[in-house]
Amino acid sequence: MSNFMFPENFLWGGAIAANQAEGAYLEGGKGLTLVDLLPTGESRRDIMKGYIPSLTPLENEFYPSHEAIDFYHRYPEDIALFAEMGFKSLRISISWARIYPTGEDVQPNEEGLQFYDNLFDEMIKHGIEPVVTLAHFDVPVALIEKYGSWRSRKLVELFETYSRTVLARYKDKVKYWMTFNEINMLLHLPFLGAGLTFKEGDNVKQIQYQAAHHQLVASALAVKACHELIPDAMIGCMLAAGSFYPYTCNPEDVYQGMEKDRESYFFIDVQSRGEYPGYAKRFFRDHGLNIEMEPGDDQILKEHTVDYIGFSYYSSRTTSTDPEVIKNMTSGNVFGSVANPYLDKSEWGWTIDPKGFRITANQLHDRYQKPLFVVENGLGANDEPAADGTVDDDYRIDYLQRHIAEMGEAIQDGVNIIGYTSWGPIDIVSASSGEMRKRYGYIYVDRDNEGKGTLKREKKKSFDWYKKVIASRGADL
Ligand code: BGP
Repeated sequence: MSNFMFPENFLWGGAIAANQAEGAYLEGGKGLTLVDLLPTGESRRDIMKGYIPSLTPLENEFYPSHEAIDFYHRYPEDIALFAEMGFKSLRISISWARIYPTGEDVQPNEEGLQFYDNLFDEMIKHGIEPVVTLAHFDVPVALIEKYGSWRSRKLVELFETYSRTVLARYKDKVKYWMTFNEINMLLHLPFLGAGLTFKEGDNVKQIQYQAAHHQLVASALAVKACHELIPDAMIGCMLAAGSFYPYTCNPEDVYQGMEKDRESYFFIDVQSRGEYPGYAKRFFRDHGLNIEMEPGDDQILKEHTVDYIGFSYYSSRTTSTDPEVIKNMTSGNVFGSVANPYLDKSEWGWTIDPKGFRITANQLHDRYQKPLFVVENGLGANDEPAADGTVDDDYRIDYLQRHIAEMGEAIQDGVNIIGYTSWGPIDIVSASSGEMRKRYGYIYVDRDNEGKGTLKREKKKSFDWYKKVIASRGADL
């Protein structure tokens, strides 16, 4: 037992995304979204980067999001289990294509709207506060085909319509909103992050930063709509966070660490401070990028900044300018990090750095002076159930225990953290690998990488552990 107790109103809970949990990919009038085109297997990484052979699902591929864990039909059972753990909040995302199947239908799809109404009612019945992401990797495919997704300004207007529709519909049920999940993913996995596709010879940077501008304006317009429609709500941004460490104290490494952090901070600087930072303008100049902005965009960005900073934290990152280090120390992540010799890695090569969580939270606090919301954190592992079906996931408990302890330290440092929703409280499809076997849950789902299994839910050892953490307000880790 530690002496430290998290604040009484702290939003303990878990986080999932529509495309990784719901399944029912064509039910209820839903249109295809970009994730429905991401197969398991080799081609997934290329497609996530923007090189896709076809914008329709192929017959000989397995697409895990098509059925996922069938949350669409089974959510009452899952929410009852979350409630049993004592969740105060649950982060979900709304699938844009459930509401507007083609992204530009004249009327929203009532069946889709009703689904989320029922879902929110179920949460509220159990005293669980909904935390809602407007876009979690799921642009309607029709908008990719017709407009090239976020490279087109048209998406700003369509996203605003979608946002206003759901904000107005759920204004009495949802008080915590978020615009784009991991907005900086647009630079690393541009198809996954923003539905961008490329062909040979494209100026990829130009397309990415133009799309980023569109998302930033769309995000500000969603903030504006939220403030108008639900004055007592909070709406935030969402960053894939994790500070860069310089590999050595060579100023070149230190400078590069700062630059790499700024690649991500760029988005949040605009969303939270309301203007493009000087270093971004210089970056555009140095790379010959010409970002088209409409008159009035500056003002929209300035006037509609976010209320809180949502972020995911899985690990810190490390950077080096030394070719030898880079050659020998590669790490399997999308952020271009070299391996950190002081830290262990998960089975999937993700660095494990609890102290980095405290560092990252402090840096975000120092930079933005706004409430922080940890909306993802957790350990992806290949759980093997014992013969009797139990899963003793002590490694997961260990990971979470050490991270939650550092979060407590950050709060004691004066960082205002309003909640913690760990990633995948129930096993869901992995975003980066498409695997089911990369599990984060307190609840095991009987489903394998090929889509076989009964989908039955079983509590893992971490279930009771997390329940105890919440009940003791983090004092009993
Ligand atoms: C974040 C995403 C999530 C998610 C999580 C874990 O990038 O916002 O959607 O899945 O990472 O990643 P993975 O599922 O690849 O292990």
